[in-house]
Amino acid sequence: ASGRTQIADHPLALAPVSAPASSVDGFVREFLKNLNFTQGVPLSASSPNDRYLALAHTVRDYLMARWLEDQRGQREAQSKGVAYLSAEYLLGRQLDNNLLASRLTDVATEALAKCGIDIDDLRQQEVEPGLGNGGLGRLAACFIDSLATMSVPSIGYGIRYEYGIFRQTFVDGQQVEQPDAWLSLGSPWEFPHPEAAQTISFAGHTETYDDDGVERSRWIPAWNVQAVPYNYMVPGYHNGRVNTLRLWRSVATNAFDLRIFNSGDYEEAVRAQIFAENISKVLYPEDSTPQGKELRLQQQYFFVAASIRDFLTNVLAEDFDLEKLPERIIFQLNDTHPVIAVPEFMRVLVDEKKMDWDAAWAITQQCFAYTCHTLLPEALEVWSVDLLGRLLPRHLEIIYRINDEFLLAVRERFGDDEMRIRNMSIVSDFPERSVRMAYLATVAGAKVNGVAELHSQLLRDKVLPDFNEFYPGKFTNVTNGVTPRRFIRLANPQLADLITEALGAGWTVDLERLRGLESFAEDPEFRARFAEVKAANKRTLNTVLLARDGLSVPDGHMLDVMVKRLHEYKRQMLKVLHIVTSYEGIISGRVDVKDVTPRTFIFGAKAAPGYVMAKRIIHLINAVGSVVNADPRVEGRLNVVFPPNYNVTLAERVIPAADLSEQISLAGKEASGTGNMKFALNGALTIGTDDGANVEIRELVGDDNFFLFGMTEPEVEALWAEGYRPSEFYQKDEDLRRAIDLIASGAFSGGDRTTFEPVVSNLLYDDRFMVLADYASYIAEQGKVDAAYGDQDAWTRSAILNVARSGYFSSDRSMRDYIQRIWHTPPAY
Ligand code: GFP
Repeated sequence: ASGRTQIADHPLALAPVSAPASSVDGFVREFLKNLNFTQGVPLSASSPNDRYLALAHTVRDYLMARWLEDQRGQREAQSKGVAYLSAEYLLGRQLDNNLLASRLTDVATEALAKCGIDIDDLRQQEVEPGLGNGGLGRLAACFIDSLATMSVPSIGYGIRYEYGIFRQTFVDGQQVEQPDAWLSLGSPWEFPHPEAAQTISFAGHTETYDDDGVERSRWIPAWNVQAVPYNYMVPGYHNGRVNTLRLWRSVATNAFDLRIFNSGDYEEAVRAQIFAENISKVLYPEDSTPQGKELRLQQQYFFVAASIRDFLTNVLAEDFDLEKLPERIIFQLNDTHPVIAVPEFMRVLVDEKKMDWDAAWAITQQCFAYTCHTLLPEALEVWSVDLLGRLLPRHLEIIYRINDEFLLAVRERFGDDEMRIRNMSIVSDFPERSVRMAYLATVAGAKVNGVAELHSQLLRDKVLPDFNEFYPGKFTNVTNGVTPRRFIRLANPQLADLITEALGAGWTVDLERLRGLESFAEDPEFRARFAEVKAANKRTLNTVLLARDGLSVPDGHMLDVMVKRLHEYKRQMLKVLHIVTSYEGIISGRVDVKDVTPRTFIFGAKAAPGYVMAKRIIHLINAVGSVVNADPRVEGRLNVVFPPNYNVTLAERVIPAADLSEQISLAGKEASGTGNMKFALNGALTIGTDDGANVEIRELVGDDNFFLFGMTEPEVEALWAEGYRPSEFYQKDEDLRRAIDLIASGAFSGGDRTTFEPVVSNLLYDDRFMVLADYASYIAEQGKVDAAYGDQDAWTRSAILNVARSGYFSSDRSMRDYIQRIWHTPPAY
C-alpha cells in the first residue's frame, strides 16, 4: 500500500498523457509503431489482420488521453452517475465509429494511403461483437453512445461472451447455426484487467449468527468463480469524452488441480475450469428451451454481482457514506435480466455492510430503476424457487422478505383482498413456485418505464395495473431512440453530407434540427439529389450483397425491407403472404405481369435456435424466394433476397437503401421497435400497424407519409374477446385462400405438401398473432404503396419529410428523457 501511495504522489502520476499529433505524418508514425511493436511485423510482411489490428491500436492511442482524463474526472467529481446494467450490447463494428468520434477518419485514410493501404480493406477485417440478440441489445449500444456524446457520467456493465449471437447460414433454405468466434483474430478494442478480478460466489447455504447481540444472516457459498473486467472505450461524438463499457469474463478461481492432473485424470483436473468458464461462454438465445436456464441465471447473477462490487469498491470513494448512495448512483435495469441485482444489493448492504434492513431497503428503492421491453407474458422472466434456492439461497430469503413486507403494505392499503394479493405477489405459486422478476423490479425500482407511449400505457394499465394503483407516479415512458452517429453519419454518409449542406453542421447532436429539411422537400433540385443518394445506396447494397452472398438488387426496383428477429408476433408471415399473393396473381394470369411494380423484398432475420416455428418460417421465405425468383412468368419483377446472418454491419448497408420499411407486428405486441426509427431517418416510408413507436412515427411524419393498416390494439382485444377463428378469414377472402392453398399445395416445396403443413395449419387453426385477420387490410395498403411509388417525385418528397420529422427518435432525446424523468443526474461532468 505504501508503494501505491508513493506512486500516486509522484509528480509524473498527475501529468496528463497527451494524444499523438493529429496529422497525417503523425498518424503514419503511430500506425507503423503499432505494426512493429504491438504486432511485431514490418509493413512489408504484414497481413491484412496485422494492419487492421495496428490501425485499431493507433485509434485507441488517440483516444487514450481523453479516456484516462475522463476516468480521473469522474472519480474526482463523485457526482451522481448512471450504471447501465444490460446482459446484451449489440455494438457493431468499432473502427469506423471510433474514427468518426475522434475526427480521425480523413487523417487515417490519408495516412494509410501513404503506406499503400486502402482503409476499406481493413474495415472488412473487423468482426463485429454480436453480444446481443436484437433490438434490446442494440438499444443499449445506442444509449451508451448517447451518454458519452452528452457527457453524462455513466458506465455500462455487461458480459463479455466468448461467443456472441450465432452466425447464421442456410442449408437448403434452412437455418443452420455456427458459433460466432468473434475473438479468434484478436480483439484490439478491449483492455483486460485480470488483476482487478472479483470473486463471485454461488450455491451453498445460509446461517444466522449473533453479531454483538444482533442476529444477522450470512451466506456460506459452495463455489466461486473469478469475474475479470474487460474495459472498452465509448467515445462521445466530437466532444473529447470517452466513457467506459465494462464487460465481465468468468474464469476459474484455480485454473486446474495439479494433483489430479499429475495422477493422470486430465479431464477431471480441468473440470472446474470448464465449468467456471462456461458462465461467459455463450450469449443466451432468446425464446430458447429450458435447458441452460440455470446457466442463464448464473450469467445474470455473475455480471450484476461483479458490477455492484466494482462500483462499491472501485468507483466509490473509500470513505463514502453509504446512506448517500442515492445521491451518487442509479442502476438502470435493462429488462429483467439484471434484476437479481436487487437482492444482491440488499445482501451487500445488510449482510456485509451491516446496515439496518429498513435503511437498506429505502436506499435500494432509490438506486434502481427498471425498463420493460415487452408485453408478451412468456417473455417476462420467472425463476423457480427451487433453482434460486439452490443457486442463490441467501437471495431467495431476501426476496421472500421483500415480498412479505410488500404484501403487508398492500394489505394495509387494500384490506385482505386475496385475489389482489395473489396477483401482486412477487412469488407466484402457479404453475410452479417461482419469482416474477418483473414484479420484483417494479417493487424495488424508483421508476418503471416502457419503451414507447403505447407500450408504457399498456404496461401500466393492462400488465401491471395493480402496481400502478399502489405506486402512483412510479410508471413512466421513455420512447426509444437510435444514435444518428452510427445510423445516419456512418451508415449513410452521402445523406449526411446532403443534410449538412442544407442545414449546416451540428444536426448530428441536435437531431430536431432535421426539421429544417421540410422546406427542402419542396425544392425539386433537392429532391433530385436526395433521390440520387437513395439510388447510390441501392447500388452500394447491390455490390455488398453480390460480394457477400452472390445476391443482387436489380436497378429500378422498389426496395421493400423487413429486417428484425424472427418472431411470430413480428409477423414475417404476413409479408410472405403478400409475396405469395402477388406471385399467385401473376401465374394464374389474373394480373398482367406488366402491371406489377418491380419490387425486391429483402429479409434479414435470425430465429432462436430452439424456436421451431420461427425456423419453419425462415425455410418458407427461402423456398418462396427460390421459386418466385426463378419463374420466368414473373419476368424478374418480384425478387426475394434473404442474405443470411443479418447483423449490425449489414443493417448499416440495408437501411439507407430501403424505400419501404415493414413494421407489421400485431398491434399491442411490439413494445417499440427501433428499426422503424432507423428507416424513417434514412428516408424510407413505413408500412405499419398502430403498434409500438410506429404510432409516434406516424404522428410525427403525418398520415400522408405513412402507410397505416390493420387492427388497433383495442380492436385486437375485441376480436379475441369475441373468439378469433382464423379459418373464417380464410373462407371468406379469395386472395387469402389462393395464397394459403398455393403454399399448402407444395408449390414451394417441390410438390411435397408436408413440408409447410405445420405453418399452414398454425395459420388456419391457431394464428395467435392474427395474421389472417390483418391480411386484407395489409394487401389493400400495399396496393396504395404501389400507386404512390408510381409517382417518384411525390414519393421522394414524402421520404424527405420522413427524415425531417424523425429527429425526435435520436437516442440523445431518449437519454434526456431518462435524465429528467428517472435518473436526475447532472447533465455533464
Ligand atoms: C425488444 C422489443 C422491441 C424494442 C427493443 C428495445 O427488442 O420492441 O424496440 O426491445 O426496447 F421487442 P427485440 O427483442 O424485439 O429485438
